[in-house]
Amino acid sequence: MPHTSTSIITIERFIMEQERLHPEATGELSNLLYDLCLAAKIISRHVRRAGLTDILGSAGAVNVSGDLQQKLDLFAHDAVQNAVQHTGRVCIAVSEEDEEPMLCPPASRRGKYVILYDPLDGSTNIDVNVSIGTIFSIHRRVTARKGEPSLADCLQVGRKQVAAGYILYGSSTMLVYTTGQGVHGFTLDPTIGEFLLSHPDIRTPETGKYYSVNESNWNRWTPAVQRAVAAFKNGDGGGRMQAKNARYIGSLVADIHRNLISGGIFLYPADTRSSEGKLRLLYEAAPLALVVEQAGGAATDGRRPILDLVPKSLHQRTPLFIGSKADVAFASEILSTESVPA
Ligand code: P6P
Repeated sequence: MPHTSTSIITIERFIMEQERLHPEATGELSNLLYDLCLAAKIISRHVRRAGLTDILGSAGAVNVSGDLQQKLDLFAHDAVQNAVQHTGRVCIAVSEEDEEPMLCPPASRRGKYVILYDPLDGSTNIDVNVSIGTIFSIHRRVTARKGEPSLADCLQVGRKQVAAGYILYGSSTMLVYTTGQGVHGFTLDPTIGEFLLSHPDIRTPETGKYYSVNESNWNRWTPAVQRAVAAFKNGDGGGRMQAKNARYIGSLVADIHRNLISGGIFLYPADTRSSEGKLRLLYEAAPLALVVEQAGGAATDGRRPILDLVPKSLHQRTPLFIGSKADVAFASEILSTESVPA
C-alpha cells in the first residue's frame, strides 16, 4: 500500500501506543522520551548550521575524557540538561562532559529516572562535516526517593536499562531507541519538526558484510584480536567466516547505525595504549548494546556481554565488540582462547 500522509506515525503517537502496552505505566518514561526528542531537534538544528555560524571550533576547555571540547559538544550537553532537569522526571544526570553527576533540581521534585548520555559523540568530526551522534541510557533510580540520589543510581548494570538509544545527525537526523520492546527508528522531517516512524522493528542480520575497526592499532592488539580481524578481512579459510568489507567512519553512532541496518561487526578492542579500550561503558557501550541486542545482535567486551558488566566508575572504559550475533560470537570465541589479562 503506498505510503500516504494518513499513514504517518509521529514518535509521540508511537511512544503513546507503546505505553498503552503497559497498563502500569504512569507516562513519565514516555514524557522523558519526548523531552529527549526536543533536545534532539534543538541539537539537530545547530549541527545542520554548524558550518554557517561561528559555533565551529573548539571551546578551549577539556572535558573529563581529555578531548578538546568543541562548542557543539557543550551546546548539546546543555540542550539535554535543559530538556530533562526541570521536568521532575529525572533525579540525576551523567554526561561525558561532566566529571561528576548532576542532581536535578529542585530536591522536592526529583523524578524516578536516571539519564546517562554522551551529548555529541564523534565531536572531532564536527569541523569536517562527518555524521555525529548523541547516545542516551535511562535507568530507574534505586535509592530511596526521599533521600539524595547517588552514584548507586548511576552505576547500574546495563541489563537494567529501561530505555536506550541514539540520535544520528547524518544525511538526515534519525532517532533510534528501545524500551525493551524491539528497536524503532524515526527520521526527522525538518519541515514540520516531527520525528516520523521510518524504521519499525529494526532487526540486524545474523552475519554482516562489514567489519569496522581502526586498523592503525594493529600492532598494539593481542595476537587473538589480530586473528579475529584478519578473519573478518580475509575470511577464516574454513568457510565459517567470509571476508567482509571494511567500513570505518571513526564516529561511533554512524558506524553502529550502518552495521545495525546492513549487518556487520564494530570492534574497539583493548590495546597496549588503551588497556580498557577507548569507549565508555555507561553512556556509550551499554546503551548501544541494549539497542543491538534488542535488534537481534550481540555486544561483548571480547568475553562477557556488555549488559552484564558491573560498572565501577562513571567514566570507565571497556573494549567493545558489537553487531551481528554470529560475527560477535566468532570474535569472542577467538578471544576466549587467550589468557585472561590479570
Ligand atoms: P579512533 C570519536 O572520537 C570516538 O569517540 C567514537 O565516536 C569513535 O568510534 C572512536 O572515538 C574513534 O576512535 O581511535 O579510531 O579515532
